[in-house]
Amino acid sequence: MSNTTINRRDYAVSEDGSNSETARDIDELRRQVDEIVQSTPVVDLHTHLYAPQFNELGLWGIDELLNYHYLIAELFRFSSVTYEGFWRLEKRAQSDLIWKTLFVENTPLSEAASGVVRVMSELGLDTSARDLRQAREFFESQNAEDYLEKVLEITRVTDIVMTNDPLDEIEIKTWNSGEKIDSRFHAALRLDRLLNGWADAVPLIKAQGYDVKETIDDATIKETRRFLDDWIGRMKPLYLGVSLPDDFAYPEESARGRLLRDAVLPTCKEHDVSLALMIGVRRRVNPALKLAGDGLGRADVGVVSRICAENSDVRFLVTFLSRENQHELCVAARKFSNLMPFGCWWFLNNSSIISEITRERFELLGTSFIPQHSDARILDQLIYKWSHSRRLIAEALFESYAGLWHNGRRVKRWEIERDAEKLFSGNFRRWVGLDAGGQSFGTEQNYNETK
Ligand code: FIX
Ligand code: ZN
Repeated sequence: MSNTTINRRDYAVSEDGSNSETARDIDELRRQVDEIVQSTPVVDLHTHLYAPQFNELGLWGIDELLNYHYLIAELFRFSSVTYEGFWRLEKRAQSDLIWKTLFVENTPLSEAASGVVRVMSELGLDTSARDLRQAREFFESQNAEDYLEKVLEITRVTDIVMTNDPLDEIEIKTWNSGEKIDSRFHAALRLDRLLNGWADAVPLIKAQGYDVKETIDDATIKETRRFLDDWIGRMKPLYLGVSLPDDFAYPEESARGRLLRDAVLPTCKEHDVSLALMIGVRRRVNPALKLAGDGLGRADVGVVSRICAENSDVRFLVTFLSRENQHELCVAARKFSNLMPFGCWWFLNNSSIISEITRERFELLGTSFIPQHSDARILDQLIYKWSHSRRLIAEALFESYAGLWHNGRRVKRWEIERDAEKLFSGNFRRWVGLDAGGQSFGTEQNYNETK
């Protein structure tokens, strides 16, 4: 399998000075930005994708694409099918119903529906088909390994960070098998079930040989840290992560507050590993929708400021789910250099909001943030999620350069390349210590411009 590696690009001004040229006019600047952003490799820092070694956890193809929980939620807005009626259907019958309802009987205008159209178009499939026969024939003819290469080539995604649950049976089996994981897939140790569901997690952690109790005392903290140490040793995660509700408070006299303070944060310090806080999700606001039933709420960004202030030696990756929290997150990031805002998460991953958030981040943070992750659950989604994000980030970046031009400074091509690399991979690489085959990107010495 050819490993998609990053071609080390030398940002020193080329012999003929071609990459030091500044655009002659604003239209050329726009073309330069579009071309560079479209071709810049991406490290996708948060997905629900899995390396091929995780077998059935890895999802791809038209029936998985159409059964994406975003589309299931949208189906019930148009169809009279009952929740029970839908869940009783086989997967193919579910995707047939979703296709007929959202793509044939109605116009697929939502981000999630329009995204499926983009994937099909990119793959040369009939986006106006009345049924899924042609699409299914195409995917049935694909070899999983070759298809992975095809998607990574189309999207120029070089590295994918998974979401790994140390309490999941298939994950435990795969990690304990010692099987070599595709090096383009990296682990993120996800702590939701430990931090947000401690009582249910206790028996599962005990079953792995750790003597933890529901009542959290020093002995349980010690055993929980041993559990985390062992999983960090097994997974070598790029970061630890957790999603948190909109009413998340810290400090807090709760299982979560105690475990976060006495187990997780000390573990991050000891292992020098970053902690990702994904805040603002209201789980199961409509349980009948299952995975599609989550909502959001505006959270208190002050919590993040407190955690960053009290743990200045921990690097935090932070994203909020509420649009109303985004400006406050930018301001908090200006106060704490151990706070790295990332992504336009979930319900924010829509063109109008990506544009707004990215522009305010450039205005408040320069290039010191990570604009996007895909959150892809199905491999094919990388095609549309990165296509629309690259376009929108390029637009916002161009606007920022145009403003600088207006104020009296023109950027050189190599500066655009440098900035794009920071935004799409370098900032994350440096934050978590992920180098690109022995080279570090995004630092000034990489960009020796001949004087
Ligand atoms: O907590 C998360 O990682 C969320 O991204 C998921 O729970 C959510 O279902 C999702 O996939 C959103 O895009
Ligand atoms: Zn996610």
